[in-house]
Amino acid sequence: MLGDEKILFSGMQATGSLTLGNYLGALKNWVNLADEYTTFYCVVDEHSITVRQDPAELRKRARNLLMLYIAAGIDPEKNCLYYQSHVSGHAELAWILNCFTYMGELQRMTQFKDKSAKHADNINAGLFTYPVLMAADILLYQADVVPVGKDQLQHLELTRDIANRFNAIYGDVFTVPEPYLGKLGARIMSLQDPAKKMSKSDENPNASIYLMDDADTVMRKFKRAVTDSEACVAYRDEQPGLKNLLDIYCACTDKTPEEAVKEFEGKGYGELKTAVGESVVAVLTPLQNEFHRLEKEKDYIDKIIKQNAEKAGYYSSKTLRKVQKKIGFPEKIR
Ligand code: ATP
Ligand code: LTN
Repeated sequence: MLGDEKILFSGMQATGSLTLGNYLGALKNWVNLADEYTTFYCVVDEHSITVRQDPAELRKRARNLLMLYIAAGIDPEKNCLYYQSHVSGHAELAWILNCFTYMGELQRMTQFKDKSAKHADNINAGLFTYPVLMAADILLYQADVVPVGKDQLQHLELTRDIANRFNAIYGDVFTVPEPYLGKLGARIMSLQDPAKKMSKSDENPNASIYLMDDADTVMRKFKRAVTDSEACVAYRDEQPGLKNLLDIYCACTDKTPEEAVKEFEGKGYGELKTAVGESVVAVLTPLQNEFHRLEKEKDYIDKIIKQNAEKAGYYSSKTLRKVQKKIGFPEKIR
């Protein structure tokens, strides 16, 4: 159906503003994967409502995220970029898979534990079954590989368990997906606490570089970045703040840590911070320009959204129909 190419699926939530971590750790690495795989990159807006959202804000963020995918260089003609809520098969398959997932399995998910602690006033059933919807996303496209960060590996393992359980009962219906381990993306840490990862939900705006931050803001945040009192530029675990700055510099300039350390040998932290800031601005400026250009291309973006939703709908309906038939749902009379 999709030729011989393997299928790759990934998604991001449209909550919060994307950070440099999301870009260097995920988006940037997604750009060329279409050369090797048939790729689906979803804006998972249905996952977003597991925590309360303002409707206008959610709509805007979802569209911005889709435009950021494109601005980052993911070609919408070669990659299927679409909204989860435009393809009803995600929710339909999720319901079915709910009936093949155990309460105990979901209770063990660390993200559920973390998020219910954070949103103690709204521990809804959707938050609990979040991983089942994620399994549906992946299995609906018969994905072979799923690029995700470490924090999502537990959900991917559950997806594999659900797929194997279903296949054991009904025959080989689902492809059992593997995590994508290609070239591991950089793991970018908080600028204020290098023991924590940079995250879009951090309350301290100085901890993260947002993809839409202007040059002055970027330079200011790096100037304030936490380092150490060793006064010596080195790339080692004992100096995590500095290591993070060098990681960012290397990811933005395609240099190796050895090259970077040599470049800043004997120089002060101030000089290093300025150089890192400038390297980030050089990466963000073209991305922001492209994003602002796309903002004006309303018809073009609308066309992409429509076409890709149709494409995703077409592929997903094949799996869904097969699943419905295997389970014993009566066939539609056409
Ligand atoms: P939240 O703070 O809302 O949990 P997040 O910033 O951690 O969000 P996710 O939406 O969970 O981001 O992740 C989107 C993608 O970005 C994932 O593939 C994840 O691995 C990657 N990612 C997120 N933060 C970083 C980071 N600091 N470094 C590298 N990759 C990251
Ligand atoms: N849970 C993921 C987002 C996500 C996803 C997916 C990733 C939803 N569905 C399917 C890969 C495949 C997250 O929070 N990063």
